[in-house]
Order: sequence, then structure tokens, then C-alpha cells
Amino acid sequence: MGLLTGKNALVFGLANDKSIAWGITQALHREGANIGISYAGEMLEKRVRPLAAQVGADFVEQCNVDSDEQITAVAEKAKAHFGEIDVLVHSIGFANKNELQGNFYDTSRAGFHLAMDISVFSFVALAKAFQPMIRRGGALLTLTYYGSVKVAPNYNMMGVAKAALESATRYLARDFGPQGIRVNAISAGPVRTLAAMGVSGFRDMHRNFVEMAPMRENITIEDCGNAAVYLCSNMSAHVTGEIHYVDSGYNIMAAPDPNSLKEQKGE
Ligand code: NAD
Ligand code: 0WE
Repeated sequence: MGLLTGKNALVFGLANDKSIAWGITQALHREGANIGISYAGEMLEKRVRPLAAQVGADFVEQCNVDSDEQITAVAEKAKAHFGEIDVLVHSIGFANKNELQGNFYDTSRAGFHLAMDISVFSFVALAKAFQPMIRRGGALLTLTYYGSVKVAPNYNMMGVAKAALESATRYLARDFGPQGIRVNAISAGPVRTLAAMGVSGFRDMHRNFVEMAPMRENITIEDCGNAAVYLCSNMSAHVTGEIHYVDSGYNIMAAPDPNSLKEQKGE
């Protein structure tokens, strides 16, 4: 018997087999959850359908989270299909490319609004739309990044959005607590996904990460999946409003470890 046997899990933000959402989907499926999948737009359908088939998901619905109507529609369809939901995963983030470079003060009003809408408000809106059908003992989960807490050069507007997302996680945890529903976030280290590859300088970041992190290894989407199993199952009963780092320990360091350089030189 799996840790999520008999539970219904809905995952938002699957783009391809590199997506953090895919690592999470596979792990939830492995633990016995019935999977439902939602993706952003038509362009992704031919990628997402075969992945959904791999995990036996027969609920596969398009939902662009910039639209209240599409959020309401996917919630209604989920209600008709599953009846009740136990797990909702939000693995969505977006900012205009020009807001992810240069000076943060050059962020435009429209760019600020867009990033906050897609990366933060969408989690709140999904929480509201699904609240009536989430079972006691259920869990909501979102994905964040350390650029919310410390300055990651060029992450700019997304850092501000992630700070708001982490705060929203705590406020939602308060809202849902009395219903026995938990709300948490995974703060993942850099992963080579579609969203990350669209970023200049990401390769260097990925390499520098290994040097700084106590464990000297990059993280994988499987690591995120296993952390998601913990945060969405009874294994984390009474854990709510937390930002759970899956980052090889990167965030605990104040300075690069001189040993790391010696190791590289083979000393
Ligand atoms: P990804 O590109 O695979 O996933 C991002 C998803 O957001 C895509 O599926 C995309 O379709 C979806 N999306 C964007 N705009 C949308 C909209 N309007 N409506 C619905 N969906 C929309 O990349 P990923 O790295 O797996 O990103 C998933 C989450 O993980 C994001 O919140 C990201 O910020 C976070 N994260 C990523 C990393 C990393 O290094 N890759 C690290 C920490 C956190
Ligand atoms: O959250 C993210 C990715 C966020 C992201 C990426 C893109 C690229 C393409 C949001 N919107 C867009 N829009 C696009 O048009 N990460 C944690 C990965 C990431 O992105 C960075 C990073 C890291 C790490 C951007 C700059 C600096 C570091």
C-alpha cells in the first residue's frame, strides 16, 4: 500500500518530462494517488497527453491561470470527475523575459502585475476554487525559489513574486488549518527545466550551486517528487505553512566552502 493510495491528486504546471511537476506527478502516482493533470495551453497538449497516459491519468484539462473562467471551469470538471480532491500541486511561475535581467528598478508596472498574477494570485485563486471539494487531511503545495529571501542576480521580479508566494502559503495555511487541510511550499535548487533554460546565465548558476552546496550535487525533479509525497501525505501531519528546502543544503551557507575548491583541484 502506498502513502497516497485512494487519494486524488491534481497537478498544475506540467509542460514536459523535465518539469518539476513531472517529478512530482510520478512520485504521487508511485504512492498510489489517482492523478489529474492541468496544463497551460494548446501548444503543450501533444507533450502532456502522453505523460498523462504514463501515469494512468484520464483527467487532463487545459487551464490558463490568467483566466477566472478557466479556473472555475477546471474546478467544476474536477468535481464532476473526482468528487473530492486530496492533493493540489501548483507548479506555475511566469514573468516577462525582460523582467529577468538588468536592474530590478526597470520592472514595468505591467510586468510586475503579470508576474504577480501568474506566479502568486493563481495559487490563491486555485485554493479558493477548489476549497469546497478538498477533503479533510488534504494538502496544497506550491514551488518556490531562494531568490525570494536573498538576491539572486537577474531573478529580479520573480524574487519579489516568490516572496509574496511564500507569504501567501502562510496565509492560506491559516485559512485552511481549521478544515484539517495543510498548505506548504518546496523551495527547490536550480533545475534545468523549460522555464530555467529560458534564462541567460542559468548554466553558470547551476555550476556555482554545486560548489556552494554542502552536498556538492544538483537536485533532481525526483527529489522534489519525494519531498512532495512527504508534504502531501500523512507523513507530514501537522506540518503547515512551511517552506521546505530541497537544495543540497545551499541555503544554510553564508560563504563558499574553501574545501570545495580543493576538491575540484583533486587535492
Ligand atoms: P516548467 O517550465 O516545466 O514549468 C512551469 C509551468 O508553468 C509550465 O508548465 C507552464 O506551462 C506553466 N505556466 C506558465 N504560465 C502559465 C499560465 N498562464 N497558466 C497555466 N500555467 C502556466 O518549469 P519548472 O522549473 O518545472 O517550474 C515549475 C515551478 O518551479 C515554478 O513555480 C518555478 O518558479 C519553480 N522553481 C523552479 C526552479 C528551477 O530551477 N527550475 C527552482 C525553484 C522553483
Ligand atoms: O522560477 C524560476 C523560473 C522562472 C521563470 C523563467 C522564465 C524564462 C522564460 C519565469 N518566467 C520566465 N519567463 C520566460 O519568458 N526559476 C527558479 C529558475 C530560474 O530563473 C532564473 C534564475 C533561476 C534559478 C532567472 C534569473 C536568475 C536565476
